[in-house]
Amino acid sequence: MAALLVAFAPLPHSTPVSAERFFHVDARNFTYSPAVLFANPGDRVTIELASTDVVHGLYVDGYDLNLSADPGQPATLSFVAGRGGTFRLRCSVTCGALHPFMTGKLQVGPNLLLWRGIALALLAFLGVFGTRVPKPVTDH
Ligand SMILES: [Cu+2]
Repeated sequence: MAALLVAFAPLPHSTPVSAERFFHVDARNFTYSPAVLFANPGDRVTIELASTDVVHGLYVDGYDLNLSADPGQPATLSFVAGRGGTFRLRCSVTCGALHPFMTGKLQVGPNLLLWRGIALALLAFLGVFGTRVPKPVTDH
């Protein structure tokens, strides 16, 4: 029962007013650090991209925003995270062999997929233990 409440209770709105979020993202050797950025819908998000090897870019899917940083010269981008969901980040500058794999994630708002997954798992669990096992057929 407690688990049900956890799964279906509305998520607490810990930040009802939009907040400022600053992320410093290091781009190096085909990875972003951190690779996952979290924000709430309506937050003003500032991303500072700093490269320490070659020129890297950062493109935010869904928001159609692009940023690129030369080595040693961080570049910043600021926007309002008006759309909730999960958006892919990817390098927008061909930086080397593993360039296509240089990705990250911007998560705006609660992870609905995760919550849906938890709810589904719970329903499956209830389904297994909530239905009675049919009696074996005894007549021949
Ligand atoms: Cu890159």
